[in-house]
Amino acid sequence: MPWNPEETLSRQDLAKLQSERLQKVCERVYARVPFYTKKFDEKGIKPGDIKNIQDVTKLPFTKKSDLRDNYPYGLFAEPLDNIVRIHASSGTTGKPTVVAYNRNDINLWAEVMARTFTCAGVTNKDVVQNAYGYGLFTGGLGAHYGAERVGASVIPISGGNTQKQIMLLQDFGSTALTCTPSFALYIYDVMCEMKISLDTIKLRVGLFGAEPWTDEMRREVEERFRIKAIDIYGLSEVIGPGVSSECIEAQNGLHLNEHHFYPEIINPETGDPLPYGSEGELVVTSMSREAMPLIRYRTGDITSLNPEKCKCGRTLVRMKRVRGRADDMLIIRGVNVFPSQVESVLLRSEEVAPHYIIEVNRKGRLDEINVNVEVTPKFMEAMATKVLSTDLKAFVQEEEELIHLKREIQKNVKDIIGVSTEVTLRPPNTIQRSEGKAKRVLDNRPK
Ligand code: DLL
Repeated sequence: MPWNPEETLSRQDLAKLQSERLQKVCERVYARVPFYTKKFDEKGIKPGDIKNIQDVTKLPFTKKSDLRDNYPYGLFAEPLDNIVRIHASSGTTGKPTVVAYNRNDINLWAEVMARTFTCAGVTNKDVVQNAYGYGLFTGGLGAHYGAERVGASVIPISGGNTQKQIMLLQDFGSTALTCTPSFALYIYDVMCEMKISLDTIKLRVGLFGAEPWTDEMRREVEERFRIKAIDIYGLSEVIGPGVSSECIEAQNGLHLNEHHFYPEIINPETGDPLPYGSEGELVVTSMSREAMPLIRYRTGDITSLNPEKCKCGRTLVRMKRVRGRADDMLIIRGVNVFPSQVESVLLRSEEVAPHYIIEVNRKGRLDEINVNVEVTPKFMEAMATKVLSTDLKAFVQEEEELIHLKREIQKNVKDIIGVSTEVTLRPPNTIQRSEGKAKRVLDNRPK
């Protein structure tokens, strides 16, 4: 059963609700945020021109750079007296992007996250180990409030501290784990190193997100932990986690809370709206936010939308697993490459582990990719046995096997992404593990 009956509204009733909320948010930002007054005026549009949800396309976009240009408080639609929380996303360069919440926003956040937990089958019977970072990052507190709202027992352990995570998984009998998928795999690796059996933990489900991951990666996590792995999505500019989430019944697309966050897909180059089913950039209008609503925020995330009703009964539009961010896309010799495409190819190979980093270098005028991937401990052990053998034949065979594996990965990557890559096989535990968002690309090209 969904958390809120709104999740099963007919699409007609939903559109009515969305139209009302869009009108309201336009009035709010036009009256209160000088940035939007100016933007609307430049487009020659007044809030009264917005009659229904289809009119959203008349509105101006908001970009990440607009948040930076108005740093720190310029986009707030409320005086600081009413702001009860400020988060910020780190960003790789320069100032962070700042987001604000009033009491109603915090309440809305707990509500949408309660939907996310319910989607994942989490109830008051569960013990939720929350290993998303607490702090300026929205993952920790967002998951915390939602898990409390469904009545689960929340363990606010935050990110990092891997051995302690394992101890609590065992001692507190956590049934749900919330963290990035890459951190989940790290926890698993450390469990293996410590020779801890899965039988000593009660984990049943994980709510993983905050970074792109593939279906192949999901399979790895599910098989290793013997749990269901649910993809959850969000971004601080819109609210944090709680924008969309898969349901445990279908695990087929992420139900997007579109009565609060109106989604569109656009062509990232032209800004033109694209129909359901087409892949493009997700744009979101946070209609119910009060402290800092954003109009047509360009998320940079590449996905598509499917309006068909899900077998779980929810009527909300489903968002396909995010393929990556438009700005993470590498353009290599004219070909667009997403790290997630490389990941899905790598994980098809049984001999390699789900730990990789893609290096991009410039040789002369050409860009080259080097895919560094770890082989599994099992593969490594088999190799080591041969190296130790005094039998020359076995030794030669080992070298051939390595070359064969490397060539096979090279070929598979080329088949999928269309460019040749170098592949470097690395021994287990040589690629840096992540306790938060994993870094998958090392771009060494001169800026
Ligand atoms: O990562 C919010 C969050 C926390 C989501 C915990 C899920 C779980 P930011 O730090 O602002 O917020 O980063 C947002 O992360 O635009 C995507 O590029 C990426 N992202 C988030 N969830 C997913 C996901 C949080 N499930 C940015 N799949 C977004 C792929 C994701 N990418």
